Amino acid sequence: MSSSGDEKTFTSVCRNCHGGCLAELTVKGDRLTRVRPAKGSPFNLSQMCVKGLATPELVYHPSRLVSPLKRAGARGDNRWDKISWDQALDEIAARLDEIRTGSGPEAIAIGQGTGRHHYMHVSRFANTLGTPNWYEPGLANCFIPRITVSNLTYGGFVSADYYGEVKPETILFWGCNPLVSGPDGKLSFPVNRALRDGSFGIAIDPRRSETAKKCGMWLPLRPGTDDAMALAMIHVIIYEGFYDKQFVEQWTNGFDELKEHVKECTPEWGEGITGVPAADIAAAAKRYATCKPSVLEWGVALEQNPNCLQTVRAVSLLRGLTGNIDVPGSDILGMNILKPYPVLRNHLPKGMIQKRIGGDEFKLLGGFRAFMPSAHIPGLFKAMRTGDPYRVRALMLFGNNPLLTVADARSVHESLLNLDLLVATDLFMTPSAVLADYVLPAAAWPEVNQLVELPYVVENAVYPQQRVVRVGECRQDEEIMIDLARRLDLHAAEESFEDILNSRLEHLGTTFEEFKTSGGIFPAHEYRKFEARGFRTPSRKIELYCKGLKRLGYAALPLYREPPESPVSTPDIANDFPYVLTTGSRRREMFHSEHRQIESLRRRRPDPCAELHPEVASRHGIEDGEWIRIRTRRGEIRMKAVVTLDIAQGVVNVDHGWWFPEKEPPDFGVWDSNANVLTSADPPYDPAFGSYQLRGLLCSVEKEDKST
Ligand SMILES: Nc1nc2c(c(=O)[nH]1)N[C@H]1C(S)=C(S)[C@@H](COP(=O)(O)OP(=O)(O)OC[C@H]3O[C@@H](n4cnc5c(=O)[nH]c(N)nc54)[C@H](O)[C@@H]3O)O[C@H]1N2
Ligand SMILES: Nc1nc2c(c(=O)[nH]1)N[C@H]1C(S)=C(S)[C@@H](COP(=O)(O)OP(=O)(O)OC[C@H]3O[C@@H](n4cnc5c(=O)[nH]c(N)nc54)[C@H](O)[C@@H]3O)O[C@H]1N2
Ligand code: SF4
Ligand SMILES: [Mo]
Repeated sequence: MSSSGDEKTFTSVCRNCHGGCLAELTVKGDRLTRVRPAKGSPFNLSQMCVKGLATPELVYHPSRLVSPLKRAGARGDNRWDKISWDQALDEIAARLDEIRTGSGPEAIAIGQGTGRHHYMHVSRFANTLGTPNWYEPGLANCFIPRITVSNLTYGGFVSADYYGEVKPETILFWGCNPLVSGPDGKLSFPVNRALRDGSFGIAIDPRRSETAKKCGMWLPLRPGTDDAMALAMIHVIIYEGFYDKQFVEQWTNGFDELKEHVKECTPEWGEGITGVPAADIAAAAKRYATCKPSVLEWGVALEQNPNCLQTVRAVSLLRGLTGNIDVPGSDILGMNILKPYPVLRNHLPKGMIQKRIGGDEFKLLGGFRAFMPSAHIPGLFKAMRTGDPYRVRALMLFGNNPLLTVADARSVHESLLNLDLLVATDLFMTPSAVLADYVLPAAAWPEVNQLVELPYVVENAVYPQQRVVRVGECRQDEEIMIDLARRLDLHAAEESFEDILNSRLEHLGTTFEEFKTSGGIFPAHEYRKFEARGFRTPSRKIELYCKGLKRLGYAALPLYREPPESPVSTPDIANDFPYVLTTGSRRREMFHSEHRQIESLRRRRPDPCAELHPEVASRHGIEDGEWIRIRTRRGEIRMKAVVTLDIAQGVVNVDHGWWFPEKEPPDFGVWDSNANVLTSADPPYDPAFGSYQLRGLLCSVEKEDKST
């Protein structure tokens, strides 16, 4: 901290997205007046994006929630009584106690949004409350499958090495647009620098995304066919002899089985499925395998389909075959600096694992081999609606807007209305929160203490995030959960949040209070850790053939399955819905359903957009900038057309997360342009993770009839 007059500056970490940018915060009196990039972090290179720079506008936004609210009218009437924290927490604790006593703790579900500062604490709270039914959207459909598969295949998670002396020669961007999304504490800035400094980019993406535009090759595949693309690339790498023979010999197992397995997966076979010319598939495979070191930036597009496990596995094998792992300039394994967050997994009472919804069926989501065992979201919402397999009566949301971000929004709505108790902790009133019994005001990132590990899970650096202001009565989520735990007399509730932070730092000989001003830790990376210790898998090698998966009843070698709804598997549906729909490509100005009320950001992106090829547009008489209707078997929404050559023919890409804070509650326009009106939460699911299809569905488009 430094100060002059009544002005002080602090260094903290922005988390308006998954976060990670080191930021300098200016506080005048008790007010945050400015946020700008701090110097010294290799992750944000003294830069920040528009969302981070808009932080003071978000923190002091007039519609920010600033005190606990209790429902005064009927559910969704948007009439509230302001109450004290004591009253809110006493009453919520009493309701939770009554439900856990009457119906069992499994009748209480806890939901959180994507990778927030309180991610681990939600799991801890659920474990000590005794409910197996907590969720986060990423556990089946985002990021956790990549972590789980990496753990099974290489014994640890990996992340691109942009930070050492050796730079990547090749970067393969697979369903990943990091120049916009900067996901999971990885951030866009070093990626941008690498491409500027000469790394050769290859993008496998139905859109020529912002990242693809800076790449030397763009492979516009049909959404949902990534697994076939990966198998064809594996075929090329093996049969053309582009693999790293010495590395494969010494550090992998199952090569011969894999070779036999992909025999028929020629680039021509890949072309037939993906729509990408065989020669381009072969050229991309050759380049990734031979112009080394290479990194493989894999994105959420690989996980938002019901063949998630096999897709992520197939792609993961490319690193093993080419030796692009834990060597300088490649994808590197983590340093794991901190002690793990004490999630108290052993405190979940006996018998509760069996009661976890979806736990039995989706073993890598909810079973004992799962990275963070959790419940299956579609199953949980169904249990709220129907009582099958038992009735889930309460839902506590900590930073999650399921009406916008969970598939099949209409069913989610029905589920929320059927609850006995809904508590939403959020920064703003949202279409989901407005249906709650209690709404609790959450702290935004400048009001939060935490340890930020970058990149996520890999943890090659740790920075302190520190509370520099307080706004209204807002409180940090972890502290709310601790206060509830105390009222419910749960295990370890006496530990304060600071105790927990200190316990993670203890082995480093420091406390959070000291660490706050330390500038963080970014140790020199230790490469090739496997040479001394092997990979942390049962065979100590990279498991091209994965016995662990076989034991769980899943294929040990990746198999291609056509998406359940696609021009190939459901040609009848394709007659009426002839285009391939993909949803949710990220936009720089907004994080999922957030930031629609932040004026400076909304000005840059005022409307929900759907991108389509000129050939499709002209077939329907659609002009760029016109409002159109996008329809699936499940429903329809309206968006503004962006007619562009930067999308594969026959593909329609829609934004997700759109609601309109300026429209009337309780709906806030949630049915107008919400991509999840178009998606389905019905089976089939990925057999291991329970993932559902958000990319590669079927849709139709038409010009909006202005008379309606
Ligand atoms: N169709 C479609 N749907 C998708 C996706 C897609 O690509 N297509 N992507 C999916 C993916 S990958 C994800 S991860 C999910 C994300 O799903 P969510 O996490 O639900 O999305 P957000 O809108 O970012 O966050 C929800 C709420 O958290 C609040 N919030 C922000 N910070 C805090 C905080 O610190 N504490 C609390 N209590 N609240 C906070 C915000 O105000 C917001 O209302 O969406 C999924 N949904
Ligand atoms: N500004 C901003 N940043 C974000 C978020 C946000 O909402 N806003 N969300 C955060 C979250 S939770 C996540 S999970 C990450 C996700 O970040 P990324 O992993 O980068 O994913 P997306 O931007 O959703 O999609 C990446 C690309 O996948 C392409 N794509 C669509 N369907 C397919 C397909 O079937 N196959 C292939 N190969 N590509 C396809 C899209 O065209 C898009 O360009 O972003 C994080 N960062
Ligand atoms: S990229 Fe994320 S962490 Fe960085 S300034 Fe933008 S919102 Fe903040
Ligand atoms: Mo995500």
